[in-house]
Amino acid sequence: MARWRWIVSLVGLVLVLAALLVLVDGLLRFYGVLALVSPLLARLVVGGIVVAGLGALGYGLYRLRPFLRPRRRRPRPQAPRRPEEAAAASLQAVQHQVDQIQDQVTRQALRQKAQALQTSSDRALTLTVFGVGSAGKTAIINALLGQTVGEVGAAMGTTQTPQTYAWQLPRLPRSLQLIDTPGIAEVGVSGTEREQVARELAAAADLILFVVDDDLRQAEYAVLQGLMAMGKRLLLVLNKADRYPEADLAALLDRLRSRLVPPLSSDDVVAIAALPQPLPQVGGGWLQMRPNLRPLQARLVDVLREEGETLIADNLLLQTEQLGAAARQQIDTQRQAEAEAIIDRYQWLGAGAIAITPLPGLDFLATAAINAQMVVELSQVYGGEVSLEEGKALALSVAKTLTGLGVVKGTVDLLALGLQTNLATVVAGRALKGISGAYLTRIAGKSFVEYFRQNQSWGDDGMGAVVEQQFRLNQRDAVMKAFIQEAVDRVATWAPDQP
Ligand SMILES: Nc1nc2c(ncn2[C@@H]2O[C@H](COP(=O)(O)OP(=O)(O)OP(=O)(O)O)[C@@H](O)[C@H]2O)c(=O)[nH]1
Ligand SMILES: [Mg+2]
Repeated sequence: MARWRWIVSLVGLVLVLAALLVLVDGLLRFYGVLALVSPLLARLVVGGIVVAGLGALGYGLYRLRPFLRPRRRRPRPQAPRRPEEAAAASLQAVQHQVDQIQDQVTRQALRQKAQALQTSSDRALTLTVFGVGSAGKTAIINALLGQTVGEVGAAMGTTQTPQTYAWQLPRLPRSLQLIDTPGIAEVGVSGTEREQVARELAAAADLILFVVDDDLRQAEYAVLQGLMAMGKRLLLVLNKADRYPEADLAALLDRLRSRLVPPLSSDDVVAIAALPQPLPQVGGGWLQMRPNLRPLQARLVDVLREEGETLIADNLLLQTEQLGAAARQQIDTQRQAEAEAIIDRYQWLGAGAIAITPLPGLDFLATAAINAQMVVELSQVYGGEVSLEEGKALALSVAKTLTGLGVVKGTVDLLALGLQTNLATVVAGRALKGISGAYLTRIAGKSFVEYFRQNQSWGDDGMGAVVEQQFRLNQRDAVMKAFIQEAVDRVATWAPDQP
């Protein structure tokens, strides 16, 4: 309880006690005076006052209840789970999702990815060297390893396939893997294919060394932004620092630093010279500078020591989430196809019956069309358990919405117009009624799909907005044409229209 509450309570208690003393004293005096006249009357009056006083006190306490009752403590926010635990929990959920995928090939592919993630907790930490062609990626790897492992060349596309090299840093328990990748933003089909491979490796990396040799070009910046948006941990490495005068280099570094977004910091941009080129001297001859990788090595050691384990766990979580998104996407597509088949079946199921229902007017149409059993089956596709009773209630409320929004009238007008050109004289009132019923079932079914997709919610704008949107979407030319064609074929199977 806050301190002021204690003070107020204490002052209140003292005042109440003082008032009670005065009251009791007054009552005794009053009783004494009244008892002189009649002791019985004195007892009755004073007793009445005491009872009334106690009643008032009880009522007062009752009203004050919310203030006197100790306030319920807010549940403490749970301590954030460690990334390893979060990743493990997320991976388990993803595996469950993958199991629900019906397409065998997709399920198998995603299952393998999930298994690869699961068995990778004690693997080496991957450092992927990534960037445009000829930025000096291979030269950096050679310099870091202290030996020439990859070919370095002035032309773009020197490294055509990714290469992996084992690496160990002193006093870092976890072993490392340096991955050399082909350059991005190269021309031609094969260049684009190589870029795709490089991007996938970057997306899978624990830490990316994003190598540039100048200010970021548009293509590089777009890729960098994509990686940052994904939440990838990276260092921006400006290679070929030997080519710039000191002031230019400082300005370039500032520009590069301004491109990073938190949590990346300006420390994550380093300038190095992996393989400096000889410089012509004024008096003739060439000056060969020594490679300088110190800023990169220092930052790498810091990052790996401070974040090494988190890098792996964060990356695992990121990859698991991406896998989960892919699995969810698959399941959604699969469910949409199942739902579509159910709607297709139900829309024609009642249509013939509606066509021969003698009830006049439009209002009954929506109610007659939407089948509660369809709602139940759609809910099952989305893992829900809507009972037939609930299905009926839902069907009825959507039917009311359809009528209220004028969708029923709109449907009949629309179909009458569409059918005129397709069915000429055959379509009289009854057939139109049946076909309209089928169309309304379709809109209702599609609306229910949205409702179940959103975990049995009509969303912020409510049922009306969903139904209206489905009505609009189903009016699209191609959808409408396909529907009318099917309707024309079906009408032929119904009982012949009476004059
Ligand atoms: N001036 C200067 N040139 C460098 C430096 N590092 C590399 N180079 C040159 O840059 C060119 C490209 O180097 P690579 O290491 O092959 O570049 P890469 O990024 O691996 O290129 P790809 O494999 O084609 O994508 C070569 O001519 C290197 O000599 C450096 O620090 N300074
Ligand atoms: Mg290379």
